[in-house]
Amino acid sequence: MSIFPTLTDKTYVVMGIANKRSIAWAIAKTLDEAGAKLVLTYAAERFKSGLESLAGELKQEAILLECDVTNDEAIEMTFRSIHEEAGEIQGIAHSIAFADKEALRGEFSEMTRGQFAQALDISAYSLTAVVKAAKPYFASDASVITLTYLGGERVVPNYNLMGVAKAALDSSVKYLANEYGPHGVRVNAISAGPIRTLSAKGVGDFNSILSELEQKAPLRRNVSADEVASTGLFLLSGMGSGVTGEVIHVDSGYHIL
Ligand code: NDP
Ligand code: KAL
Repeated sequence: MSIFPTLTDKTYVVMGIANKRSIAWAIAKTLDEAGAKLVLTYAAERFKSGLESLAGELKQEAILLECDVTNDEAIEMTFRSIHEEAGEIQGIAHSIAFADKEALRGEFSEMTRGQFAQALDISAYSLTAVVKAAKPYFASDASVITLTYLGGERVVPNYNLMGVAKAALDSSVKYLANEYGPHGVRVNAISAGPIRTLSAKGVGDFNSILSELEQKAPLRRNVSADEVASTGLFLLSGMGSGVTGEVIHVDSGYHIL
């Protein structure tokens, strides 16, 4: 018997693929490998063609939908369309974050009210907005994951307002898990170690964070997006039944230090 879960005919929504380096893309490929039917969402029209060519690499044909998570109507419409086109929703991978680059360096308190609100809106509130919109369409044992980072638990230089956003996201995971648990829906987060993606590009001292982890983490190496995706598969499939409200660190053990 294979322990690799089979997700044939089950619909999963993956939100947050910018390019082939995105953690969400690794998650999509892993779910596709397991036979899942995929819906991929992108933030705006200009990202559509890039995503179309990536989606062409998948085994199953995916549905592509635009969904800017700052817009409640767009989110509701997206989930209504998903239900119409693909039936009940077995799971969602929320892999979205944003903060103004100017606030991701220098002093934490130099940020503006507007920068704070935008980072919290896109990076934390959006999880609740998405879960709320998907509520009528969830399968009876659906599972939701989001991506978080250690900078929400403790101070990491330059992570600044994004750390506050991740703290809000981590807490939202707990409140959502408690509210949706009675409906059979699980909500968890994966705290990923540093991975070179478009978001990571040109922000903070990313290279020194990578090398610090390599020198000090129990496994003495960095993690890959594929390793994050296999933990994602565990949480999104029946293998993770029984786990909710949890943050699993996929970071070579760095967080224990
Ligand atoms: P990517 O840049 O590949 O992904 C970030 C995604 O956020 C993009 O696809 C972007 O969409 C999307 N996004 C931003 N604003 C919006 C919006 N308004 N509506 C919809 N989507 C939006 O980077 P990662 O894969 O690294 O990031 C994914 C998640 O992983 C984030 O939550 C990040 O905080 C988290 N994470 C990343 C780590 C890392 O080291 N890379 C470590 C720990 C956590 P678009 O391109 O279409 O604008
Ligand atoms: C301590 C670390 C070093 C980097 C500091 C801050 C990183 C913040 C992540 C945040 C999501 C980055 C941005 O929002 C970048 C944005 O201002 C500019 N980029 C874009 O607009 C691109 C084009 C799009 C695709 O990006 C987004 N996000 O929409 C943290 C490191 C070690 C770990 C990381 C990178 C964590 C994380 O949360 O991503």
